[in-house]
Amino acid sequence: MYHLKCIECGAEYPKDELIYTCSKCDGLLDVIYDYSSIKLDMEKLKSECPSVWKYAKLLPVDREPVTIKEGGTPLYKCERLAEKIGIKALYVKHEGMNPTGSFKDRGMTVGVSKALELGMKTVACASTGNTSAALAIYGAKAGIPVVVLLPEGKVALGKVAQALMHGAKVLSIRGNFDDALALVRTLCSQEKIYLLNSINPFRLEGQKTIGFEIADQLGFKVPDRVVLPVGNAGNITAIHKGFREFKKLGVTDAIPKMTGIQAEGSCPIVKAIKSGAENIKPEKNPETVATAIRIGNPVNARKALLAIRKSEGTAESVSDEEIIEAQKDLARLEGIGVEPASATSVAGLKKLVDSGVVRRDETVVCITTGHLLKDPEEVIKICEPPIVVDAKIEAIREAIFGN
Ligand code: AN7
Repeated sequence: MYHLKCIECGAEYPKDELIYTCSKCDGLLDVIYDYSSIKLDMEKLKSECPSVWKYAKLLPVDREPVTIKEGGTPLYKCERLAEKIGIKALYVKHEGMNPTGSFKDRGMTVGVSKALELGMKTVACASTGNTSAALAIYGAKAGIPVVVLLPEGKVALGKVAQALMHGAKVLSIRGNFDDALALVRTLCSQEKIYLLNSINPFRLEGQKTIGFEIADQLGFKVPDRVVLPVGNAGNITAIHKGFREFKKLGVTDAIPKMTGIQAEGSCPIVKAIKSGAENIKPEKNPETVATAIRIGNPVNARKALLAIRKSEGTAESVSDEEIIEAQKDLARLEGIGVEPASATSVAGLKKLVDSGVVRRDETVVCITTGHLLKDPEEVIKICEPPIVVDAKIEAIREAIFGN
């Protein structure tokens, strides 16, 4: 039992109303459950492996889900990285290990299932890449057409490859992500096409399972802090909701400090948190090596600012150099291969520990949102190229030992 409610004016809507924002005040919508009717079986929760659909009682889908086995991603204890950052207990939840290589699968398994439930025949999104890859794949699994709008020339190669191979109609927009999102919202309001950007409250419900899984994997305890990259600001909101729900249902007894990291060239949320502003000021020309979070006007800003403030978390920005260093640290100290946007979590944590905002005795979970192979071109730019040698043992010895 659930319905939709506006976070601004409190207007309520039935669960099957085709609506993305409040028709009275245009505020963002949240999915509200009747928690008194939800009984979680703790014995079952403790014995089953984590996955998105393990927590189906807290998900808004009333049909067989469209699934390719998403979630259940590893939570790694990272001692070498912790030592480098100077913190006692650090875990990394590697969302790049989802079937399409990013956390977006959690939202899309729920969102595409919802599209079918509502009788929608086509789905669409704007994307910096990962959302389009996930939508293409879940649309293929569901057997429905997919339309994706991408900012031309600013989407990592692996993500475009996925969207193309899985059969989406891929449009490259001469504009940035924010332009593409405005356009796809217009398209979906004009046609019977279901919008699956994170303005869609049902999609975010799938992503809250990251919060459930972190608690689950730590023995139904929560860390002091969760650090993650922020772009359109849906994920930080969703994960906070997951933690809030587990606490409300008595599964856990605390909520971690939600800590969002953005790239310096694209950080309206960080600016709003630091200045105490109620609203963000959109960044007109966002720029960063982390193309996944090259977003100047995050649609979920109002929700994310609340999540950060209510949980007594914070927000910080990092430079492209700091992002690349963190990406190499994850790869070389821990064997965790991530795309640049994902490395912002670790880069941000390091900055916050260095500046004394995060205490060294905190237990912290960093979320790495997408896999290294999403963006091979960036890797080629920042790493030494392979050494080309003759097919002779002397040449190989010379290249390795220098003699
Ligand atoms: C790797 O794919 O917005 O703050 O269109 O791909 O919930 O937006 C991607 C976002 C972090 C930011 N890390 O999450 C898209 C898109 C990676 C991402 C984010 C994205 P939100």
